[in-house]
Amino acid sequence: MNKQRVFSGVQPTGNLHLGNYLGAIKNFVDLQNKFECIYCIVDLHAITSYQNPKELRSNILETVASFIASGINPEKNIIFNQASVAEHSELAWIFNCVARIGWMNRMTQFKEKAGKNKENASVGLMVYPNLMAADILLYKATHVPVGEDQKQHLELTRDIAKKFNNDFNSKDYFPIVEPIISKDYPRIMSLRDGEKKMSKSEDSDYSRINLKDDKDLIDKKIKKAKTDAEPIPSEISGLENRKEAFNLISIYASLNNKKIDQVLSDFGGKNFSTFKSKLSECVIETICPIGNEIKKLLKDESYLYTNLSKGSKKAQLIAKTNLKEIYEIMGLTKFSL
Ligand code: AQP
Repeated sequence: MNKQRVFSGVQPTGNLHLGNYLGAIKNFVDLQNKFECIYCIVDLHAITSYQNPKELRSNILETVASFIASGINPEKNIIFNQASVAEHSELAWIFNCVARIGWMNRMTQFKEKAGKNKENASVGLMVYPNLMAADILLYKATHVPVGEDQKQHLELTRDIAKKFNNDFNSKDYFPIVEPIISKDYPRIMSLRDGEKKMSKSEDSDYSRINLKDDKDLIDKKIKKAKTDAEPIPSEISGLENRKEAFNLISIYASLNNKKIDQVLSDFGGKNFSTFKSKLSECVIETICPIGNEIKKLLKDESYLYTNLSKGSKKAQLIAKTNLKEIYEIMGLTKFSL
């Protein structure tokens, strides 16, 4: 029986936003009271597309600061960066040999990110989900909090675990992970286009609320957020085909831990300008204290590096033990210094 353990990661690609917070980091914070939690800054995933080295270094620190500022306790949990634990890359290679090409061809995120220029995308971008499976299974994690966009990659992780357990006759060696995805608001969409998810790499800064945005900028972004001419409906059916309206109401509901229909019963019949000023207030109330704390923590790089280094050492201990077992199961021998 595998011990219950949470693992999740965030890419240090800058501009952490409200979608990352509501879709993932808020859950990371809640789960630390129930599970042993390991949270990773997945810098090796970030380099699947080119990263300027100076910016990458500062984005790694900013992600650590964002975790701590959001309420993740670095003493109680493991916070570390992927490049510090070489076993992630070793296990990813093994999983490159376990996963099938047909499975990789089905990954929709690769298709979205590579776009029409697929021939020019890095090989890393294509096999990224195998590295993600390695991140999780290296720690034999049982639960993974993620946004809905990562659901398909978690299904792949389950398939890899089952195939490995079966191929090497090691029933139950790797746990079959359970995703933890917020049911009511699984994907926060762009403020400019309700069809696209809120994303760090979107060109328009007005498409997202960054964790470091100040009060005035948040207010301005919400005022400019796309809506439609209809008032807020009283019933959920009135939000059909109104993606932007649905998104703003979901954000409000998520921030206030309310169901969408509760929000509709409070605001039904009102116009969007009234609603937007309330939404602005609660985004500011949640995000600004986190942003201020991030800015404060970034002034103390040595505190951030100390936590990262401590967490990396704790992660290495688990990773080395498990990889040794995996090599043994597969008949591989690893001589050490
Ligand atoms: N819009 C979103 N709504 C809900 N959850 C989201 N997540 C990301 N965007 C949303 C969740 O945040 C966690 C960390 O994501 P990531 O930074 O590692 O990768 P990503 O999903 O590729 O994020 P972005 O913002 O879209 O980055 P870019 O633009 O660099 O690709 C994950 O759990 C993710 O589900």
